[in-house]
Amino acid sequence: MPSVKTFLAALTLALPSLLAVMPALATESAVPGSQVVSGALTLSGGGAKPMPPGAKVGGGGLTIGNAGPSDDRLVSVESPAAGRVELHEMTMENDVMRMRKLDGIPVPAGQTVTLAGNGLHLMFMDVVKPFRQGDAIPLTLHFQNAGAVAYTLPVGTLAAQ
Ligand SMILES: [Cu+2]
Repeated sequence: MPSVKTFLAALTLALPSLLAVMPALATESAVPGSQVVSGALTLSGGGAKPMPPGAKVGGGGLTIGNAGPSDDRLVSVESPAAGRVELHEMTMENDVMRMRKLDGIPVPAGQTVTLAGNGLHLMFMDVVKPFRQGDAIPLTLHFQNAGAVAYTLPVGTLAAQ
């Protein structure tokens, strides 16, 4: 009878090939960080930062492009990996770094908004399990016009692509 260890090893070996097949089958982002197009919107790049053990709050971001003729707005984000996801803006006030919670982030027609590197970011609160390098964080982003769009963030990088 195969041990649990053997089973896990086999599963680990099988995963990369499964992931390689998925983009062809899935309409949603299966490979973390891979581009998702939904109507006029294109979600791409980004990532989430690895967190130290025991940490409950994490940061991340991605790039959202709007190729359409009308403005849109990111109104909320949810993830099974966190109790809640907030939209944040980081600003400097008298040499003190402050984070402000936003009730939405505009994605104007014909423009690209990058969350990461420019103060805007996603803040993961009450994280279920600290993000580790190589994890994939599933997101559902809610837009005023485009509705819900699924995206998967890789953990490890937070580069503005
Ligand atoms: Cu923040």
